[in-house]
Amino acid sequence: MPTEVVTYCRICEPLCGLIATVEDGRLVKLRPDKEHPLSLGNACPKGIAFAEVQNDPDRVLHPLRRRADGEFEQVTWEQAYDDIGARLKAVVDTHGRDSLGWYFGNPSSFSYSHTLWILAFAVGSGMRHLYSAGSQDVNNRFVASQLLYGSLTATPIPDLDRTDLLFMVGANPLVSHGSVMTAPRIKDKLRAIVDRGGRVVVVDPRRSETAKAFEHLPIRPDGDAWLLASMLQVLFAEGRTDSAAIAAQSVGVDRLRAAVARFTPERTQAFTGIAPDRLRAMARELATARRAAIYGRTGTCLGRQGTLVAFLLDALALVTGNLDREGGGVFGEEAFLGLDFAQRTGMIGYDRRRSRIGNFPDVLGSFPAAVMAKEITTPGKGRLRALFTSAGNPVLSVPNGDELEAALTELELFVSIDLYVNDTNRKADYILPATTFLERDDIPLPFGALSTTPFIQATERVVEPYGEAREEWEIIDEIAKRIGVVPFVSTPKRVGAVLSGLIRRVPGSSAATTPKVLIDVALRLGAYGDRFGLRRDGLNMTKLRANPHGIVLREHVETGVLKRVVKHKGGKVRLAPDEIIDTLASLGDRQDDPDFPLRLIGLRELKSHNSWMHNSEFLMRGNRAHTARVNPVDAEAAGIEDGKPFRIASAHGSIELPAFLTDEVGAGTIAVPHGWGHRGGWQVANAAGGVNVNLLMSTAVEDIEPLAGMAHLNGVPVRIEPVA
Ligand SMILES: Nc1nc2c(c(=O)[nH]1)N[C@H]1C(S)=C(S)[C@@H](COP(=O)(O)OP(=O)(O)OC[C@H]3O[C@@H](n4cnc5c(=O)[nH]c(N)nc54)[C@H](O)[C@@H]3O)O[C@H]1N2
Ligand SMILES: Nc1nc2c(c(=O)[nH]1)N[C@H]1C(S)=C(S)[C@@H](COP(=O)(O)OP(=O)(O)OC[C@H]3O[C@@H](n4cnc5c(=O)[nH]c(N)nc54)[C@H](O)[C@@H]3O)O[C@H]1N2
Ligand code: SF4
Ligand SMILES: [Mo]
Repeated sequence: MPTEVVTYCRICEPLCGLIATVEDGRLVKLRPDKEHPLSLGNACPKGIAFAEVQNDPDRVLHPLRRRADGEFEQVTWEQAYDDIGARLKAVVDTHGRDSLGWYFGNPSSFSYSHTLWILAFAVGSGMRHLYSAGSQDVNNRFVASQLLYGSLTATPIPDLDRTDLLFMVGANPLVSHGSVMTAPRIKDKLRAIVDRGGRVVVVDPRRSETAKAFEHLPIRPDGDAWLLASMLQVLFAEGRTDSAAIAAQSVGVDRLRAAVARFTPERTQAFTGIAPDRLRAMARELATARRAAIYGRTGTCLGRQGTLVAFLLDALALVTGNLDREGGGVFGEEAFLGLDFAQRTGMIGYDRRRSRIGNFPDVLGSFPAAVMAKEITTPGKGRLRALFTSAGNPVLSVPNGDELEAALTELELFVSIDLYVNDTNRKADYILPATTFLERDDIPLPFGALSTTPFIQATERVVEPYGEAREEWEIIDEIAKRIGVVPFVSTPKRVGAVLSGLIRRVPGSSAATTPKVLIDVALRLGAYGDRFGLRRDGLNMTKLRANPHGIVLREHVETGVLKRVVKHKGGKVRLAPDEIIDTLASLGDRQDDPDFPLRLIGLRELKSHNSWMHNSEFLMRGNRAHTARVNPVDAEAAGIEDGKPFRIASAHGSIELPAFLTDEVGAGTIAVPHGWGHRGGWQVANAAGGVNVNLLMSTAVEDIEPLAGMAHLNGVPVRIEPVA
């Protein structure tokens, strides 16, 4: 008899409610959950197609070891653990723990247990080589928050349900479904802004799906720092700032005003491509809107000035009186005694140490993934020699995949925890089979505070793990123990003491620390927790299990909370930290390289998910192919024809792709999706063709954004030429 199980999707950030049909321990299908209070019966094609990932014949379901001839063979878990443990121990004995490393990819953030155990292993082992997808995604946002608020994780989200003007920079939520913002049914929420008389303005070099549906303000790639500095200049010069808000919330405004004074719209036009009149009008509209929310996402993160741009977005919100206000940028509250706790106890932070290559500051303990290859190949103390990857495919996601792929072969040990033989781990010594999100219990760890409607949902396993798949935390726990590290016990003294103290307070818990025990404590002691019975209507796991579709915690995000959010001494937002003022001062004149006159940007597609859902027949229907969007004017000038392959070359590499001529991209801009060009163990994805666009990207130290270590993936100078 088939049964139906309530759960939620963990592919992307809205975390849409799903109903799984299960029969004989196998997933039969997934459908949207009509009873989910926020997604209300909505799910996208990827969520539904996850059934194909779950049941994919290409999934890795047993531990695999690479033989001398390069082929993988199946081994038992014990064989794998014993050999990995022995080889790891040898590396540690010879080179020290400094030689260990971990790269965790995007899907890891959707598993609380995976996240917690990586962190615990890294802290417990004193691991220096920690890398993640964050340096290709969002670390600039964290660093901007650190500078502004003294807290890496204090992230304002747009109060979508109450705003009159959403100023959206470098995001395409009609396709991405929203990011660093958890808002199911985002399309409806954006339409509702317009329906109640408000506006949605989309700043993007491409007339994206979202820009088409709302108002488009085209910008030249990587022009955002100049746009935002100019908007601030206009507001200051015209006396349109909210002086009461500035005085109440911040320090440093005079210094910021002086630093942006030279960025008049006339001077920044060469960078932004935006006419001065249009820019001034936009600035005034922001200042006069009753309630405006300012939001930026990957389009603002992956250029050359990611940290500055994220900073200026919030500065603009603050000086227009739209920070921590209804309908503006608002700060959600973490349901767990989690990240905030880890920051306060010093487990994670910013610039507590520097990378060996490039001297980059750590962000939440991690270094830029763009230097990982050179950390492997550069001799000397602290060289990276044993690497784990989990839920990541860096060969396709970080700059210069060829360099990384070659470097990986120099490792003494390379172990990957994944669902597939992907484009990175195909050369690993071991691939260890992970459970899918349907095969583990979960609760969203970093997304609660980003929810535009405060909400929480927990889920149990939907099916037992297929084959011999195991949860990442169990694998990490076992491997850590082989080198004498016990996650959450081998932590620095203070943290360890606090944690073990907490755990002992859990009724019925003993010595064994499991994710379930930890998260229950963190929830019960968190903002909405039951405080172990002290707060009668507070949250605990029993209550969450009794409400499988989730619980809406508040109608709106609370405002007037800046005092709680800001950790700087004095409790004020800092508008003029040296790092930002220096960066503003360093912005020079626009210099185009005549050899590479065009700019390349990224593109996300509704039926792709980074690099890992191209193996679904359902999503790949209709002979989907990898193409590059080119403006007809540029195509004509270069002699490139629609549908025909052409070459895109940067200073770092070149690729060939079929041209898709469209005026969706402005003249001078090329748009190419990442995550294609597969050579892993996936039959459908490999057959789909395409290329790794990140072969055009640079890992040179001078091309990595200095404050947050962000890879330069948008606005990359390129030229285009026909192929013979
Ligand atoms: N369908 C689908 N959904 C996804 C993903 C996916 O791969 N597929 N990935 C998920 C992940 S990991 C993330 S991080 C989120 C990302 O979520 P978003 O950031 O909303 O997604 P993108 O579609 O990359 O939107 C970035 C936009 O920035 C524009 N852009 C590029 N360069 C610039 C620039 O210099 N300035 C400005 N202003 N804009 C620029 C691009 O044209 C694009 O429209 O999406 C998530 N959701
Ligand atoms: N040019 C360019 N490059 C980009 C971007 C861009 O916009 N432009 N975007 C960047 C961004 S925002 C991101 S987030 C990165 C993503 O980059 P990565 O995180 O490095 O890679 P993904 O493509 O997300 O691949 C995820 C891997 O995890 C596996 N996986 C899926 N679910 C699970 C699970 O539950 N457990 C385990 N263990 N494995 C699982 C998949 O099989 C796949 O191999 O790409 C970045 N790269
Ligand atoms: S938008 Fe799609 S992929 Fe993202 S959580 Fe919802 S169903 Fe899953
Ligand atoms: Mo991402």
